[in-house]
Amino acid sequence: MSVISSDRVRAVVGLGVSGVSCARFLASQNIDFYVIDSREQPPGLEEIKKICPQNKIFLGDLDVLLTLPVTELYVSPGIPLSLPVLSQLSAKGVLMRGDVDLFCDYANAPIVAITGSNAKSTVTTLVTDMLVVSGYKAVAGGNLGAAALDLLSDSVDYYVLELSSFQLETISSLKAAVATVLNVSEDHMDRYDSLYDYQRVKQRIYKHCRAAVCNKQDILTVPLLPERTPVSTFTTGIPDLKEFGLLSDGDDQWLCRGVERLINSSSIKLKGKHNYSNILAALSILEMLNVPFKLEAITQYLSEFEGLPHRCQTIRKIKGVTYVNDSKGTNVGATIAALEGLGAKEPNIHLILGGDGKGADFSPLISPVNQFVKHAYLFGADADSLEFVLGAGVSCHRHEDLASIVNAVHSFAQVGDIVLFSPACASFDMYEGYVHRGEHFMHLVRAL
Ligand code: UMA
Ligand code: ADP
Repeated sequence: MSVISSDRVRAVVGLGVSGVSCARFLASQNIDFYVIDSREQPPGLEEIKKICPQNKIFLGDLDVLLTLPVTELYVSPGIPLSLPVLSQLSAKGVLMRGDVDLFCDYANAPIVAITGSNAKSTVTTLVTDMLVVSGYKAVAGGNLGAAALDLLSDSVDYYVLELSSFQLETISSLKAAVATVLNVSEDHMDRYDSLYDYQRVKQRIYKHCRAAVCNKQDILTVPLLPERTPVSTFTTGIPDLKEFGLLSDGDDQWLCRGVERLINSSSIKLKGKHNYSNILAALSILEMLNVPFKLEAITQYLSEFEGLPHRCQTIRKIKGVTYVNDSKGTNVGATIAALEGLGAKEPNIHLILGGDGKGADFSPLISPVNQFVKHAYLFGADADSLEFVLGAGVSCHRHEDLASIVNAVHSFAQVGDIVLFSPACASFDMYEGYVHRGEHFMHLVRAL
């Protein structure tokens, strides 16, 4: 590797998807760098060995960074900046950056930046697909799918980035064409000191944005921006003029902009009020991008889009009982949205939940569970805490694993019931991730 000399000394910290994308990109620009990972066998090691000299690779202990002449780190999202070694380096003036920060240095097309505790992937996909059916070349990535740096191309019209709070910690200036925080509820409380601390990180997405979109029903999403920055809002209530919202005519619902009726809910394949909110957010974003609405093409697309796998995904109906996989419901807010989206007047849901609660307070689940749930089935690391919180209002059944739950629920559920797997927890206590967990659930249900 030939090297551009500079007094900047860079290190890529972490060799997962983001770290490898940074290393690959820096190497492609002939920029020299170290790589460090706390693991002896990190996932991206084989690829790194091909692009980085052996004497620049350090494995096993991040403290080695204190012995290197680094001035700038690209820290992977899975590594908290609060680690003592990183705090020490930061105090000495070493820059803490991330893969998305590096991406921003090189991206030439407008960036749409999307965060929130929930609905990020769905809204990122909706915005990207709506831009595509409107005739633009739009690509999606970030916390979803490809790493941001892997998207860089001269022929892109719009970059649509899903950004996690972890990624936002290391972004200095995104300068998004449109930025949005969709909603804020407790998540990753094992990494943040408080909801306020977490929300403050989410709000970093708005820094220097050209326009913003926020959720009228969630005060924590409202940006603090200079008055000249345009802000658009969406709501599942009746919209104000120029606002995106929902109007009801009896059972008939319309997605509207002010009084203008845009799309009838009967022509939308995605179900649940939370998904109407997601579509309204996507439409607000398109408007703030000044993209002319191709309403016919967008309506056609919405009549076909089933949603992403593992998000309120119907697997099958057995003897009048519908089985739904919402394995991506990894926090309390997501499970509440799923219950409110699928619940009926009489409780008809058998809710399967549990796993690693990431330090969350489960008590906001009490009211929707009491309203919509017939029986709760608990498993995983936080089953005790869930039973403690929910047990007074609904009958809770404890199980060792998902297989035993699926067998039990199959014998309990009656015609018209819904079996909803929306764990409100991360999966890492028993699975490799939410996809692995969701696939296991679907496999068990298909085998019934
Ligand atoms: N790790 C170490 N030592 C190291 C470096 C990492 O033990 O030196 C561990 C981390 O603690 C973590 C794991 O390795 O448990 C992966 O961390 P990473 O930062 O290397 O992750 P990447 O593979 O780069 O993937 C990250 C995002 N992962 C996280 O934020 C944990 C991916 O989001 C994202 O798709 C990818 O960058 C590309 O942008 C996944 C995720 O779980 C889907 N995100 C969280 C969420 O959605 O809730 C935030
Ligand atoms: P994220 O990428 O933020 O995790 P997803 O689009 O993957 O978001 O959806 C994750 C979960 O969030 C879904 O399984 C669903 O239960 C829930 N969800 C979807 N839309 C909303 C919304 N508007 N508000 C709250 N929860 C939602």
